[in-house]
Amino acid sequence: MSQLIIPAMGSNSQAEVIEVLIAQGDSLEVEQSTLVLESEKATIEVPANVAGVVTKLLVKVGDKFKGGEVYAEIEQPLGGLTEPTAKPLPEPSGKSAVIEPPAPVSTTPTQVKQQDAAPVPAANPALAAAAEEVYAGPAVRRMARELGVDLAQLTGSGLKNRIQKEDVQQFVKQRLQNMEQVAGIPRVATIDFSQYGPIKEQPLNNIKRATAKAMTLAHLNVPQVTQFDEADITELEAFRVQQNTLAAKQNIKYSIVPFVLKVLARCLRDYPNFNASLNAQADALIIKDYVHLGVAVDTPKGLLVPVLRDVDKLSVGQIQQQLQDKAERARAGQLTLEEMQGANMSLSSLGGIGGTAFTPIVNPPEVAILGLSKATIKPVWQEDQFVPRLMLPLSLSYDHRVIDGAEAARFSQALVKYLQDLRHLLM
Ligand code: CAO
Repeated sequence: MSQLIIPAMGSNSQAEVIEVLIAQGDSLEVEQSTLVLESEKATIEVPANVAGVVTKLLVKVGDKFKGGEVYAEIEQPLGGLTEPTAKPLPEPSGKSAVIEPPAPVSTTPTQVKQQDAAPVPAANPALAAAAEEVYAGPAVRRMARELGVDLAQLTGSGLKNRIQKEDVQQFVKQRLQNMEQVAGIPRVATIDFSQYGPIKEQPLNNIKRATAKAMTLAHLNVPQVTQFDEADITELEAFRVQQNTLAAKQNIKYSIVPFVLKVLARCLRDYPNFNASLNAQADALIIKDYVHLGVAVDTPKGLLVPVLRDVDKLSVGQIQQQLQDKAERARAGQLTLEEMQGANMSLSSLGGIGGTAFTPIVNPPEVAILGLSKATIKPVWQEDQFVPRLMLPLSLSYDHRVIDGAEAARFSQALVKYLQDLRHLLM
């Protein structure tokens, strides 16, 4: 008879048993993990110092041991293998952190023929159970713990199903792929473009990465529709030009955007469903009693959306000033995170660049976004003739879970009404 002995642990300190990896009747090999001990300094995986069958287990979780103490008795069969008996599976041991164990303490030379090379016959329940035991080295256990992997769920590819690092990596990879499949999003194929011609890889900056993430999230979560419309802003444009002439001495220059923001704020008051967000369960609307608006700003590093607060309470002049200030600071990379949070709805103006219409993406938890394209003079039928009018294209994207098509059309028409005749804002 031999004994399993706790290896020397340096000082005379005790270590607590946090995992028992063997049971009475188990057939052990030298170096096989038997216990996990936790001392003040580290967690240690204790390997078997002799091979044989466990005849008496003298340890349980919570026991404290010093180096040199016996924790099991072992029968070393002469002349061949002892058939191992079935035992309950050990508790999953992925939680234990481990360090390389000290050299095993040997009491008797090993006479047992190793089973390493023998394949585990699946038909033998005892051996199959043994094969399902967590059998992994310290580095693998540490890796599993860091990644939150339960090693009991893995089948090792190493000798006697020993779990290797690659098994843990493969397991995590598989899980991630499964998650994607569950979400129904197959991955786009990875292509080596260099096979077609010269290429250069340019990493995305943080702003572009954040935009990519937010837009993907929006696209996957929000069923969106875009309502297109046109507002006759001939009168508004004449007013804007006049105001710019008057304000030139104060160095103020109005663009169309602050007027549209003022009108948009009024529409959000008129149509509270647009001034709202879905709650976390998507079964109620949180209607807001403030009107904060995001404005998309094109910056050299990518798209930023500063937020103008209480726009319904601001004059067009104040809106223009705040917009100019935030756009400049966005382009200089000086916006704070707080300045980009809290919008109820956003405006994206591409009118300074061109285009006739586009489909802006709703940025949840907002439920709508208004896109502006370039205003152009068009022939409009009035009375009995075509007259040249300056028409501003509007593209209103909305979350169809919250807003019905008819409501969106009414909202869009309200925008048109106010933009065509600012006097309606007084009513
Ligand atoms: N129709 C015709 N002309 C327009 C116009 C419109 N809808 N909108 C702006 N313009 C004119 C302006 O009057 C200005 O003309 P002048 O120089 O002759 O005065 C010129 O185009 C440039 O305007 P601007 O775009 O620089 O300034 P703005 O106040 O109109 O807009 C801002 C400010 C911050 C919205 C804009 O600069 C910007 O960054 N837009 C891009 C937004 C973006 O990237 N959106 C895409 C996001 S994804 O949906």
